[in-house]
Amino acid sequence: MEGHACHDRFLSFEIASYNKNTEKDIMKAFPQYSKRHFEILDGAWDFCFLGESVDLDSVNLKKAAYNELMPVPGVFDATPKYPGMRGTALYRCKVAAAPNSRMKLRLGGIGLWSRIYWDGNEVGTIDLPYSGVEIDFLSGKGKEHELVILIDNRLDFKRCPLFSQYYDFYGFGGIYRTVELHQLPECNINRARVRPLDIKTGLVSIDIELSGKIPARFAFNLAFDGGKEEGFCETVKDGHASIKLKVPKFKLWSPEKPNLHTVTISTIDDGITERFGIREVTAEKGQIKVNGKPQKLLGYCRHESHMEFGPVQPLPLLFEDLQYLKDLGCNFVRGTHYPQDQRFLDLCDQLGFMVWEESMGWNNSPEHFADKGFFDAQVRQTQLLVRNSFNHPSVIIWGFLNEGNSETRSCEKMYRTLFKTIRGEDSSRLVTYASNRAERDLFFEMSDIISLNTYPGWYAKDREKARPLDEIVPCFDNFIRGMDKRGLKDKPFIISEIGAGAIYGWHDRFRVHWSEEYQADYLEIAANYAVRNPRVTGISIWHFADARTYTSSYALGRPRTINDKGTLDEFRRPKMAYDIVKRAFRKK
Ligand code: ADA
Repeated sequence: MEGHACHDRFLSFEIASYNKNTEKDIMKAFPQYSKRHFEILDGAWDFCFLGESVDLDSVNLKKAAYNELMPVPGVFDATPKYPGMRGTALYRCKVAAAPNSRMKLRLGGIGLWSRIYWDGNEVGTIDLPYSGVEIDFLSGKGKEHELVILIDNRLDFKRCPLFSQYYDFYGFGGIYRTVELHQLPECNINRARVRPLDIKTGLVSIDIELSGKIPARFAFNLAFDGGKEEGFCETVKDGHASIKLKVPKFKLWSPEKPNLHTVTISTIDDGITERFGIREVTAEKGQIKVNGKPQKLLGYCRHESHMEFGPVQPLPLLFEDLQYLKDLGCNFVRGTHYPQDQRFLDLCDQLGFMVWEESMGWNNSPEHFADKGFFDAQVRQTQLLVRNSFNHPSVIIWGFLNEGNSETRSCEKMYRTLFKTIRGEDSSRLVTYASNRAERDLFFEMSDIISLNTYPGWYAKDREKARPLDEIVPCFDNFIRGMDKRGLKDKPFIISEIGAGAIYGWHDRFRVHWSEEYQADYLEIAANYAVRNPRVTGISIWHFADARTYTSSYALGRPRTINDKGTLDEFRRPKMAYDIVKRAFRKK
């Protein structure tokens, strides 16, 4: 890889060699760019916290005093200096770029809202927390430039409609994921999206997205798996060139054998390498099949959250989580409730996990859906979700609007639009949403999968009864009966959430709510039910690890302001339920 580091910071700290020294530790997610000049900007950035009640219209960059450093990726409100603070902050770094070049800033995810400045001029804003976003601009005069990322983590529905305080996960402030700065050639290859067309012959279609000075016909070389290059020239339509080819010596991707391929597309001055897998995902007679083979999806919902780093996912943490998931006998992860880190998805591709990747939403109401800003942001983020994660064979399901209001007719437009948006981008995967409306849900007919979030025996019907564990099985039996009667027998059924809270280390001889014992007894019933009942296509237990949530009085139902339903606690210490779930999943 040619991208070279050129770190010249404002402060006198000796950090210029940061990237060089750690380059090997930075896992660059696909796509990779073999020819163009780009830089991964992760490292120590200059930082200035502007305050808690800043008027965003009158931010004056010149007056900002950058007298500290902050890590990028990193969230300031998880650090000891600014714990839980909401306000406006500036992250600054100095970079080199040739004069008058086309530049692209690729941000893996920020929160909650951001404005980007290049040499003091605003070049873009981001109102989609967690989404991978690109910002294009011109480098302007000179070789030395200043990049400033303003981050605002105040809750403001107008400015950032996708996140609200009542969501049951914490909305952090900072730069969640890696930052890349690209200097673009005249015509750049932005992405190459590979879609498997035929698993018997290895035929794929490749959609090449171009930008810049786009020719009428695009001439390029193409090589699979680093092999021999072949030359092609294809017509360009709306900035896209496409081609269908058979991958030589292809091997199918499957959860058991996660074989991967790469495709490299290059021109004289640009080159991109994308990784993909050849597999087919179908739903038939209540089953989800990969390459025609029925799958029982066994796994967890997983938040990208850590007590010390918030949503920032250090590489060892990703590996740790995936090792635990494998050990638990899981083959499935539901990435809740927002687009996941691309490195996590790369690893899922390699390890053979099947993934449900979803855009952000949480219990949104008809009032939200009626709001134009919210509606548009939903569509934009869902479109980006699909475009960004298109090449991951691990992603077999697209999801959206966790527990949105799917029992009110006026919400239909939002659901229809999101189904249409996703299917318009990609018709090769299954599309669903996690519903907590059970029999009252109006939109299951639109969905490829019936996905139910439910907590019988936790948020119990009978609140006077100790240990209402006997609510679990009838809840599912009744629901399945009802769905089958409604004519939905052939749709796969996923228990997309079920769980019980347990405070790590809290043991109780009554085996009551919040004890590790209650959770273990609870998940034993739920996991075994899912494993044994052939009508259950899959389960993603709520949730993998404890995670920070409301720091307001919403937390009265969340001891420690943490959602304690993790099978592991927030520091990845397994609770009693760990071995119970493992036994159930592994029996399969
Ligand atoms: C919902 C929601 C989760 C979590 C869970 C719970 O199903 O989707 O994010 O809040 O409830 O713990 O109650």
